[in-house]
Amino acid sequence: MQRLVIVSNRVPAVRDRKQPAGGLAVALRAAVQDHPCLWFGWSGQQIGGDGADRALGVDTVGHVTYATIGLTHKEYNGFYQGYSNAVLWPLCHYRAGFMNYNRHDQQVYASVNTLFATRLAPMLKPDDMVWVHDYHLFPLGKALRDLKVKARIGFFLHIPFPPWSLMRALPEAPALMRDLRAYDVIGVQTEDDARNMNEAFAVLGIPARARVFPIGIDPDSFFACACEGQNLPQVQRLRQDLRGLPLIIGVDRMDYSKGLLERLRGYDTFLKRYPEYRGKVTYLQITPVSRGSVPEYQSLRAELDQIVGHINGTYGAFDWTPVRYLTHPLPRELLAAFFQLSSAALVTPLRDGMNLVAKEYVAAQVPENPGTLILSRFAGAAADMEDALLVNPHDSDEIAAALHKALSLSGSERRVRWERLRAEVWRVTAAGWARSFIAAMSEVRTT
Ligand code: ADQ
Repeated sequence: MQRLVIVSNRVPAVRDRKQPAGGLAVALRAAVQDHPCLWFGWSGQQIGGDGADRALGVDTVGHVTYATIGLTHKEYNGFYQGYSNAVLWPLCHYRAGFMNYNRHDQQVYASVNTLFATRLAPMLKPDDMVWVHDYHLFPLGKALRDLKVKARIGFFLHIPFPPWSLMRALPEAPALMRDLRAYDVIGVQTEDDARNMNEAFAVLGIPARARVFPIGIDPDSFFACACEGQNLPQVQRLRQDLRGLPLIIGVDRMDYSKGLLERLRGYDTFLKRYPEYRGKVTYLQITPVSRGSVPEYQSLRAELDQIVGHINGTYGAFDWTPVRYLTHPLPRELLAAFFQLSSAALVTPLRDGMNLVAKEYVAAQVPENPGTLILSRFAGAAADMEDALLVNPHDSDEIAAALHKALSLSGSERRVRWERLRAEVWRVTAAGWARSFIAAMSEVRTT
């Protein structure tokens, strides 16, 4: 059986290798089970010096070998914090104004991609299937081809790809697009992303084509998690605290793309326009801090603190807190159980490649009494989740109206909407996503 080589910026931490937790690791679990696998990437560690003598960490768990390297402080700053997270991330989320572009970081980004290629190439065999993930590694395929790697190489972009009229704000955009030619398969999340990327290829006369491979979750295991989680003491305490009143939930990394400020403004409008809900509903927002040293994320945190304080100070009572706000991650089981306990979820990113939380929320519900998903039209997930209450995340009145609707839908209407969403979440799973991408790579003819 052919070996699968996964390359991603971050590789699952050692403690998560037996039982992968969250995100990419969970999504790839199925693929990893079907193939012998090498997973290569950054160890998450910063190393001293110039990196000349950096070691390759190798660890094998089952049939997966993890190979990782550290990054120097300079590489961490220029490649990860700088060009990846303060240039490509905002631009791909349609926020060119948040780009903090400089040529130095771009050069470090290019050099880390070359470093990845240099360390990975000697480990590759001609019949490997190499699957590269995400915006940190756009040029990796080209760097591997420059080293005469003949294996099949695929690339999947987890975040949106904007229209060319926006993407070209990046000085290196034409070069990045040309580098993508090195990949045998290029995958994106939605038809919109594929249209945008293919338009860019057409404008630049590049003979390459993006295809759509929407990512999903493992809904059976998430549902099982949500059911098992009901016995956790934290869940029982929250249930007692709610005294039968509805819970609204939001779960997102602290990121400006997730529309958190706009969402809280929507909740503020909801309490203003529908005073009958004051004291009668609780909103729990769970938002672990991420990329805390990028300036835009620091100011987001300060603004979130401010608006949560404003809402609680304006509407709160001695025995009622309108917004409960946490800034740390929670174990998956607890999160899933909270989803099941809640009457509605607010998933309102301004832009999102897919958004797995929307799918997890649907998967966690019990058929007899499902909660309602309020979902941004600008999440990739919205393309196939029309039975959610779809909103424009910039419009606080629309969010307020959707909250009112979610909390007043009849049981039968909630069930009809949820049944259709459920079918979709079980149709497009993480395992299916991985298998169809790998199948597309297998179909590529090698010379
Ligand atoms: P993210 O931007 O990280 O992913 P998302 O798809 O929602 O966004 O995935 C987040 C994951 O982290 C979910 O599994 C969620 O349960 C978990 N998570 C979030 N908050 C948490 C918390 N407080 N505690 C514990 N776990 C938490 C990127 C793209 C997305 C795309 C995915 C996968 O930005 O658009 O859907 O990759 O391709």
